[in-house]
Amino acid sequence: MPEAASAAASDLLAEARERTDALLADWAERLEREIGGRQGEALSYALRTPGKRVRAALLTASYRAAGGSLPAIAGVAAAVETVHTYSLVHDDLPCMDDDDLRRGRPTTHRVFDIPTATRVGYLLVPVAARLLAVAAGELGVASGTAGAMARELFQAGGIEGMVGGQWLDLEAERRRLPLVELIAVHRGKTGALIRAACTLGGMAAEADAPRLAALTAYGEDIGLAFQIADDVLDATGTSEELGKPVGRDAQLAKSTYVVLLGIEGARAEAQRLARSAVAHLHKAGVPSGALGALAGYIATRSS
Ligand code: GRG
Repeated sequence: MPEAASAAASDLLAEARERTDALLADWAERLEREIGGRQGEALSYALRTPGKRVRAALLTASYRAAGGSLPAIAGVAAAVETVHTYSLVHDDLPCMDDDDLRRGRPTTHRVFDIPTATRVGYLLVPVAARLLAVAAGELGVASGTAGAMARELFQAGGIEGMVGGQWLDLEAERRRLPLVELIAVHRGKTGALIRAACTLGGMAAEADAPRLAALTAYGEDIGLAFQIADDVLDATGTSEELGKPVGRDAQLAKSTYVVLLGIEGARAEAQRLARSAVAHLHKAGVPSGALGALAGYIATRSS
C-alpha cells in the first residue's frame, strides 16, 4: 500500500478513535449512573473497551465523501460501534466462541460473570438506538431519513445481517463450507454492519440515489474484504498484535478463506475486493481519497 494512503488511513482511524471513544466514555459515565451497581459498571466496561473504530472511520469518510461536514456524525458512528460492541460481548460468551481476551483486555464475562455480560449485550442495543436518535436530531436530518437510518442499522444488525450470519457460522462449525456459503456467512456476520456504516454515512449527508448505491456497493465489497483479512490474521497474527486469541478458526474447525484459498489466495481476494470497492465510487463520481485509503488498509491490515 502506498505510504501516503497508509498515512491517510492511520489519520482517519486515529480521528475516529478519538471522537468515538470520547463520546462513548460520556455515555458510559451517564449510563453507569442510570443503571447503577455491577450491571452499570459492566455496561460501562464494555462501552469503554478500545476498538480500532474501523466502522466509525468508514462511516465518517462516507459521510464526508457524500458532502457532509457536521461533527454530530460522530454520534451515528458511535451507534454503529455500539451494535458492534454488543456483538463482541456476546460472541465471546461460552455459548459462542468462549474467549478470555478481547481488545487486549479480559472479556466482559471474565471480569464480571456470564449473566451480567449477557445482559450487557442486550442493554447495548437500545443504547445504540438512543445514540442514533440523538445524532439524527443534531444533524437535522428529515424525520423520514432518521427512520430509514434506524431501519438500515437494525436490519443490518439482525437476522438478515449480523445475527443471521453468526447463526450460520455457528451451525457451520466442524463442516467444510463451499465458497458460496462461506461468502453468505461472512457477508452476514461481518459485512452487513460494515456495509451499513457506509450507507448510513451517505444517508446522513442526504446523498442522491446513485451515490448512495455506490457507497453501499463499496461497503459490501469492503465488508467481505475485512472478514477475509480477519481469517488471514487468525492464521498468521499474534495474540499481542490482535488483542484477542489467535488460531481459534482452526481449533473450531471453521471454514475460512484461508482453508479454501490458502493464505496468499485469501490475501489476493481481499485486495481484489478493495479495488472493486473503490471502482464503485469512481463510477458514480464519489470522491475516493479517504475511502480508497481505508480500503487499502482493510485489505492489508496487520491488526
Ligand atoms: C444470537 C446467533 C446470535 C448472534 C448474536 C454475537 C453476534 C450476534 C454476532 C457476532 C458477530 C461477530 C463477532 C462477527 C465478527 C466480526 C469481526 C471481524 C469482529 C472484529 O472486528 P474488529 O477487528 O474489532 O473491527 P475491534 O475490536 O477493533 O472493534
